[in-house]
Amino acid sequence: MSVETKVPETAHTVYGVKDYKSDLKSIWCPGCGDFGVVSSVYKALARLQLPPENVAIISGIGCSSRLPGYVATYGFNSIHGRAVPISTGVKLANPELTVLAVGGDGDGFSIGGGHIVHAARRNVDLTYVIMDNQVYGLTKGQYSPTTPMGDVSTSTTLGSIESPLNPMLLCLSYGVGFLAQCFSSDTKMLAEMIADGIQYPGFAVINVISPCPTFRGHDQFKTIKEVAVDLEEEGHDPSNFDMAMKVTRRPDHQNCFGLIYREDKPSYHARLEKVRERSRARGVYEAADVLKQFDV
Ligand SMILES: Cc1ncc(C[n+]2csc(CCOP(=O)(O)OP(=O)(O)O)c2C)c(N)n1
Ligand code: SF4
Ligand SMILES: [Mg+2]
Repeated sequence: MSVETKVPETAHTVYGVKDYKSDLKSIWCPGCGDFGVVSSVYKALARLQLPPENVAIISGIGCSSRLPGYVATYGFNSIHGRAVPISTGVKLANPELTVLAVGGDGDGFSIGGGHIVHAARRNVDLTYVIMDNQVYGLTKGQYSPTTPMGDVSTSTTLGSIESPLNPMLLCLSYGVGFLAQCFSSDTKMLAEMIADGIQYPGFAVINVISPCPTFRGHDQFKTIKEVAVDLEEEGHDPSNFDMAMKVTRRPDHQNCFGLIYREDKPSYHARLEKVRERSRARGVYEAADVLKQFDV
């Protein structure tokens, strides 16, 4: 059970799941894991009773990056690999907005891989939901950075010879303060983690194992369910960094679900506000004062 999520104390519920559903008809393949993710986003927003006009969902490019279109909040299906920097800009421009970045394993770990590092060290108040299907779905099934070695794809017809990237280890190493991994079929756990991530004041990453039945087979849902590990039931302590590291190094780390790590630390905005206070204390600067510093 989530410890973080508190449903606002209102006399009655104002927003239901249906209030977050857009009219856009989905073009995801039947059975795509991403349906579980969008459904969890609806549940998380309803759980927190967030007015749709106070939420922005920013994605890159990919099947998974179509998600903002299916949610009746502000949204931007942007540029491949740029969900995180654009979300950062949106949050800085309007800190009152709840900002979610969403996208695929290719978008986040391939072309956009460099951005996670900087969002993590800045600790920008964003919730990043990564839909990891171990493939480039939109472009017809090429291997991705998380495709297991040896797997056949449309661009590795004799099997991939590359070692897959470990998303959890990467995030933890770079200082992500809220890190969870979920299975797209478990919408209860996923909705809780998204809601907790939204309430976490900093950069929260939720890596979702979200199968692509079209390019990686239909049996994955059954296989993953059979081997899934519930970290909370196993006694995992998400406040313990060493334990979290051990989880990410497990051979079955991709099947470990729940909150992996949580550390509360000042967000980018909290630190920025301190700088603003110091600046205000100096008094108002006129443009001429600034120019004087440069002898202009
Ligand atoms: C700059 C750029 N390079 C390449 C592409 C082509 N492209 C579009 S989506 C994509 C990969 C999508 O994979 P992923 O992010 O895992 O999303 P999925 O479709 O699997 O959900 C690629 C290579 C592009 N749109 N823009
Ligand atoms: S190709 Fe795969 S990821 Fe894309 S919509 Fe179809 S099932 Fe989903
Ligand atoms: Mg993908």
